[in-house]
Amino acid sequence: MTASERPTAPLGSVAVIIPTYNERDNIESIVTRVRAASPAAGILVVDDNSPDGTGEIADKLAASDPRVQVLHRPGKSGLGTAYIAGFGWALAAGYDVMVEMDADGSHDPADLPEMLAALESADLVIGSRYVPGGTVVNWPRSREMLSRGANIYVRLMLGIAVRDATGGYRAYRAQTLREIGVEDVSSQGYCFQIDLTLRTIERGRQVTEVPITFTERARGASKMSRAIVIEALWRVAKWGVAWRLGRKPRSNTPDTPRG
Ligand SMILES: Nc1nc2c(ncn2[C@@H]2O[C@H](COP(=O)(O)OP(=O)(O)O)[C@@H](O)[C@H]2O)c(=O)[nH]1
Ligand SMILES: [Mg+2]
Repeated sequence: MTASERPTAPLGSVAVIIPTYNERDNIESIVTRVRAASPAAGILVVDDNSPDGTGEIADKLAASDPRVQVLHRPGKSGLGTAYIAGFGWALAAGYDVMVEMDADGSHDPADLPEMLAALESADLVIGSRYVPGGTVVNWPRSREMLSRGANIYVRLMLGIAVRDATGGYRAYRAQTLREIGVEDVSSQGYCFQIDLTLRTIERGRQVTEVPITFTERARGASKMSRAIVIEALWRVAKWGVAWRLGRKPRSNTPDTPRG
C-alpha cells in the first residue's frame, strides 16, 4: 500500500517536544519560530538542568505563552530519556501528535506544516536529509560522511528502506508511540531514532520521509559523542543478527521513500 492509497485520519492536537542541554542562545528563537509556524501547537521544552540557564529562559517563555511548558529534569540524562519523558507528558496531556525537534535551529519549524500534512496518511513522518530534495548545510564533510555511512549501515543491517533513520526531526501519531511501547526504549542518541523507526516498521506502520534542509547550528555546541556512535553501531548489529536468525519477524518494509 502506498501512502497515497492509505486512508487518511484526522490529526488533532500537536505537541512539539524540544529537548535542551545548554541551548541558552537558541531556545528563545526556536520557540518563537515554532509558534509562528504552528500557532496552535503545544510546545514542551525538556531541559536537563542546563548549567547555562536554558531552563530559566524556557520558564520565562512559558510564563508568557500558556501553550509552552517546561519539563525540568535533575541532570543530563541523554536525548532518548528526554524524549521518553516528553512523549509520556504529551500522551498523558491528551495530545494526538508528537513532534521531535532539536533546539539548535537545525530543524526548520517552517517545514512542520508539510510534515504534518504527510502524517495525515502515515504513522511516522521523518524530516529526511537523504531523500531527493533533502540536504545538509554547513556540516563538515567528516560529519556528513559519518551520518550517511551510518544510514547505509542501518539499511543494510536491518533490511529497511528508510533513508534517514537517524534523523531527529519527526512527527508521530500518539497511537504509534503507544503501540511501539516507547516507554521501554533504552537506546540513547542516534540509536533512539533508529530504534523507534524499526519498532514502527515492525508493527507494520507507515513511515514516510519528507525532504528537509538540515542546517548545522550557528550557536552553542553539539553533544554528539563517540559513545553515541558506538552505541548505535553495536545495537544495530545486534538487531540485524537477531532479525537474520529469525527471532524477530519483520511484518513489512516501508514504501519507497517519496521525493
Ligand atoms: N534534555 C536533553 N537534551 C539533549 C541532550 N543531549 C542533546 N540534547 C538536545 O538534543 C538536540 C540535538 O543535540 P545536538 O547536540 O545538536 O546533536 P547534533 O545535532 O547531532 O550535533 C539539541 O536540542 C540538544 O540540546 C540531553 O542529554 N538531554
Ligand atoms: Mg544539532
